[in-house]
Amino acid sequence: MPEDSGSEVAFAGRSNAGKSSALNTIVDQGSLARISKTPGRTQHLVVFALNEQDRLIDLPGYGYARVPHAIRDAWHQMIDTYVDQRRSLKGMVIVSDVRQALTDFDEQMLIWCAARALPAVVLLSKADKLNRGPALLARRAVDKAIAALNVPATTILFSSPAKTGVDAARAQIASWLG
Ligand SMILES: Nc1nc2c(ncn2[C@@H]2O[C@H](COP(=O)(O)OP(=O)(O)OP(=O)(O)O)[C@@H](O)[C@H]2O)c(=O)[nH]1
Ligand SMILES: [Mg+2]
Repeated sequence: MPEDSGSEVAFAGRSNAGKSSALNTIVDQGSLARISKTPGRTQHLVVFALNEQDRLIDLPGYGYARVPHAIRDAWHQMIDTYVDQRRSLKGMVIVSDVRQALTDFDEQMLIWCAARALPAVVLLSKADKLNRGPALLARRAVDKAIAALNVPATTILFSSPAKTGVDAARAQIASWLG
């Protein structure tokens, strides 16, 4: 990892949720972070320097079932340590498929973030896969789940191909990076 100075925003979420796609769309670079139809493609923590001070971090997708347990445990440990100890980490983007409920690990991540007062936003990805009404209902359900955890995260409906929520996500990240 680069020296722990400046500002970072990290992208976390279940494998195949759309983290790398969201990162590319937000920075407007088609192939910056590798996208794959094979879940578990991003197996390392990948650093994208925006300038001398600011970085975006693509975290390995969690919960990919076809990876051996020992490797999965090592990923979880790495993410846990990173979130807990990285001082330049200013905000967390949790990417979650809008058609699915938050995973246990999404909820764990929200709780870790709240515990260290790290602001978090949930990008509800692949919003292009739902019509407007169902997408808004899905968002409301996630807002409720977040409220039930008693953590301060917000949600954004997001789609990489349709560019939904891109401005909102950029504004949030820019404010965290300062
Ligand atoms: N329709 C649609 N497909 C998407 C969207 N975002 C990602 N995808 C697709 O979902 C698949 C996974 O996307 P990635 O961005 O590689 O997902 P990831 O979370 O980085 O996956 P890992 O690196 O394996 O953890 C790819 O086939 C993408 O094209 C979206 O907003 N809409
Ligand atoms: Mg990825």
